Amino acid sequence: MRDATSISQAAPAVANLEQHVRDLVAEGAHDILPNLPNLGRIPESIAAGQATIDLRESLSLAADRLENDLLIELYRLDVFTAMEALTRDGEAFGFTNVTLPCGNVDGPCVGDLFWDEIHPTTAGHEFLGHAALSLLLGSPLGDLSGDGMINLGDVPAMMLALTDRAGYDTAYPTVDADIAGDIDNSGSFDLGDLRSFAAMFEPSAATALSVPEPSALILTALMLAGLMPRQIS
Ligand SMILES: [Ca+2]
Ligand SMILES: [Ca+2]
Repeated sequence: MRDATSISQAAPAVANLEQHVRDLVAEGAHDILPNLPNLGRIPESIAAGQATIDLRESLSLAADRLENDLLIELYRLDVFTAMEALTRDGEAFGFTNVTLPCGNVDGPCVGDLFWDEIHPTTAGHEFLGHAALSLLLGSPLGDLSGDGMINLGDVPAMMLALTDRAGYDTAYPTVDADIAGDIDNSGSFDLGDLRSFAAMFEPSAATALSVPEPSALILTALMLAGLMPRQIS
């Protein structure tokens, strides 16, 4: 897959993943998280980017088939969108280098997203693990409204959660704001998560992202609410 440059090359990867899920379910598995980041973002390969976008779309359709055929519910961790946000505005998530490998196999790689040409650092894996856990706990990162989508509808919910937590808990009883709101994986939900929330809405790779709203609208809404520092762009 890392060498793929077209949808025709991505298709076998989808078929393989679909069969893997069928095999796992046949063996009794029930909590499955299939997805891939945009492989065009890893240092080793740029050409795989479009193929990974194709894979992501095909994988979503495969997940629909699997749920219908096997009568299961798949947890759909959107690693692609999460990694796109992370590589787009790394500082919003505590990273200072999201494009080049750390390059020091013995080093702590503080601030680096990638360890080498392929693999995320400990901090990179921790970010994805945090996103997976939030999904499994029923409060996906950024979905403060609890409707299963991350979009403009989450802005007022996020503002309410930050300014009137008791009111938020009453209005959105199914969502744990401390989990869904800690988008930057800092260990707490606070104003610092606004920037990482906005980073999820950048329009680059728009064909791959299911989020239709541009980040400017999110930033404007947050600034109007007085919650977003104006120097952040
Ligand atoms: Ca939502
Ligand atoms: Ca946080």
